Amino acid sequence: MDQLLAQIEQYKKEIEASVVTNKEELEAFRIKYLGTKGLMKSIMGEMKNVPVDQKKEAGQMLNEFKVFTESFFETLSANIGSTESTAASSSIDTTLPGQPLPLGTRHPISIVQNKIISIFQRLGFSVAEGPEIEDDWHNFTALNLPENHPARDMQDTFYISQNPDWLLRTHTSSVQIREMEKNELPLRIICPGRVYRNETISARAHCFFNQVEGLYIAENVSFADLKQTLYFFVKEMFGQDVKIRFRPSYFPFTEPSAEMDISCLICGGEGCSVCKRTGWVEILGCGMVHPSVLDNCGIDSNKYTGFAFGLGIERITMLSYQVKDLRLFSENDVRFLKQFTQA
Ligand code: 2NL
Repeated sequence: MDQLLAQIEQYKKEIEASVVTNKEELEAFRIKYLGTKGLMKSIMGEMKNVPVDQKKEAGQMLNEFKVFTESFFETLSANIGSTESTAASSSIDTTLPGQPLPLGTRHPISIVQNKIISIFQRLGFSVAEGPEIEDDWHNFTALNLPENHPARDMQDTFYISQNPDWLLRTHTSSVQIREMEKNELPLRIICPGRVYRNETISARAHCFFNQVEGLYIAENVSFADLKQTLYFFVKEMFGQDVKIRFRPSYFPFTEPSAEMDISCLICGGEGCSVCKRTGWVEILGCGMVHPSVLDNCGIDSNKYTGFAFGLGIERITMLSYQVKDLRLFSENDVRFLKQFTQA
């Protein structure tokens, strides 16, 4: 009996010291200890030599040893399973250096948009944003656009079929209306963003494009402030030698209204195909905010005045980089896009 106990203790130590690293070694362990001709079978055979009065105790000891050996085998088996599957998935060598990601370039529209924003930020303007799906009030009615104005026509505006009051904004003026409605004056904002118009797509027109609109509302804002602000913008944007001129124009939301031209960047005013031999190219529309628009937003038009302007980013980008076809901006052709690298 003591001899059997000593034997079991020794086998336990041996089992505990077993090292199994693969399926073959695991199977060898199983055969050696748990197989039909294995140690467990032969040690169980020892029972017949144990005196009758000690059989019960010896049986308990042997059972315990069997449970110990079987659970040890289970543990070894589980460990092999996890290491073997790790080995299978580790065909990926995690110590190898990564594949370098090619560095992209900013979209030309973003480059120009950011430049415009930073120039106006230096003049104290802050950026305001708003929804692309608008209601009739913010896009048209508040802006003094009469009921029968052609811009409201289905031909020019994308309406949302579920609700006749909803549409895709045709300009970012709607953002400025929303800002004016907050009645926190003075107000000095620029509103960049995508706008939509139902145009036939060509080299010069698209059904969506990007705009920056600007608005300054305070006491005693004059047309002189408008001119000087835009003059500063043009010099920063296109260089100190560029000339500007204003031509009278008409917008329902400004009075008086004007369009601003700059001297042609390509020929310097001599006359070329870009400026159609005039020496000038139109870059934006502007004016003094119509008193009715201020009133529509709950701003006292007797106390406050303001100016506003709007420009198309695609147009400025085409002039700056001599891009001849507007469609290139939305085709995502990397051969086009990777030409626009920044310092
Ligand atoms: C153009 C002309 C313009 C405005 C936009 C504006 C906005 C408010 C009130 C008054 Cl909330 N005016 N915006 C004013 C004049 C011209 O854009 O040709 N844009 C591409």
